[in-house]
Amino acid sequence: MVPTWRLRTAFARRLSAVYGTEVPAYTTLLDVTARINEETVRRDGHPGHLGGLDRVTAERHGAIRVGTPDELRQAGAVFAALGMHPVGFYDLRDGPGAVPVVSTAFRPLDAEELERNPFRVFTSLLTPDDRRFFDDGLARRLGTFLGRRTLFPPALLALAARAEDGGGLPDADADRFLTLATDAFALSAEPVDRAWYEELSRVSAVAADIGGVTTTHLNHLTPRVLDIDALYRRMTDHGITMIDRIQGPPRWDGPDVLLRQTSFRALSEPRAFRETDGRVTDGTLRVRFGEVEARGIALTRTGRTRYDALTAETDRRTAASDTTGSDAAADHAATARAVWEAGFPRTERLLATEGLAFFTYAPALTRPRDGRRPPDGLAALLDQGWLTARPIVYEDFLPRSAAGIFRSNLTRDTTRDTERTAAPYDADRLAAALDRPVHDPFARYADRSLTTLRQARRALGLTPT
Ligand code: OOG
Ligand code: NI
Repeated sequence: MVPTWRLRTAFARRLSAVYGTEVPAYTTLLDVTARINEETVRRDGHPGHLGGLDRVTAERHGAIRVGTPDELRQAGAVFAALGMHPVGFYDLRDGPGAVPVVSTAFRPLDAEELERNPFRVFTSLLTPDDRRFFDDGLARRLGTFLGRRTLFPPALLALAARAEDGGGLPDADADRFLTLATDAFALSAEPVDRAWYEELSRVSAVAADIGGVTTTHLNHLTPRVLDIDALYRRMTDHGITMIDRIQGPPRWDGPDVLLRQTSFRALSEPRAFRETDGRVTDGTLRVRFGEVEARGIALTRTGRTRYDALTAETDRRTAASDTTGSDAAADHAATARAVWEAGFPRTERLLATEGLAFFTYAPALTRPRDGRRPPDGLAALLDQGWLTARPIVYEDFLPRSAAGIFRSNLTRDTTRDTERTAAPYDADRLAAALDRPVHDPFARYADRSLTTLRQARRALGLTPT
């Protein structure tokens, strides 16, 4: 019997192998990432408090894009077999880098499962009923095209259902399941209908990538790096052109929070095209890319509001400056750092006591037994050495960075008529499509933190909260 978490680990490994053959720059990225991680551990010591090195080395997130609620539900069934559940709702249809999708991330929920293998897949659903992007006629034709394709073969879905019910699969079935699941996300050799792909591209490159082909594919696979600034420089030295900056919080002297990401465009990939006269020709498409990320501490809602305010303040200040090119990137980094130094706590302890970030708590084992009674407040418990706090790693995504990742890799802007009405999408509508609950990321972190705090307080003889 292969249990769920082993299926997940094997799936992540197989996808990584396939993606490496499809996108050679990904292999370079993995090599550089592994080297940087080793160097960082040698320099700074073990990153234990934000996940062990084994976890970090194996850690990946992928991104896929699907066209219909049915396809999303089926993707959800495949991921459920791997112990990955929908968490969070991301609406990427607004703002300067708007794309016609809404998204969730499939990932393990529990701490032990995350520690075993935290594989996650950012999954986006096309929104053809959003009239700002698609008119009636195009939406109807998209519906017809998508309704005819099958992304996940019935045999795969049958095995997925058995794996979900049974918490795993017998060896032979596991192998078959993993083969079918990996194949479902591999690039297809099927010719792309050029006219149809072009028509969709005029609306949105993302719409063409989703609705212009008969299969889905992994869009990127992202390793986790411990020093993303070093990685950025090293990849540039390898001759790979990175996007102009690292998205998310700046590099600074305080704690690493949330998520910092950067990416590079993959080279064009050879694809077969079907022309209007039926001939099949060779061509190229350039839609996939490489991405890497560094993960920090999960923020509470209050912490997140602070983060969003600091980001907005950085934007305001950089918009006022008139530098361009690499000067602009350096300027942005310096401005962001200054904004953070003025507005964000500089220590983990302050993040904990101000309720800005999530930690797990445990009674300190080292405290001398001096007959004193523990104080009641969190700050005093931490200061006087009664409790230790360990950061909870941020396991999710940032909508603004996601939009940046989408945008930085598009050659054409999406056409959007903001006079028309948006289609109403929210987490509930996504949950209905999935036929599964969409979990609230904040509630997951809060639960875990509070459970450990209650236990720790009980162990110290205090009232649980
Ligand atoms: C997903 C983009 C979002 C991230 O890391 O924020 C994403 C996509 O390109 O399909 O993967
Ligand atoms: Ni990504």
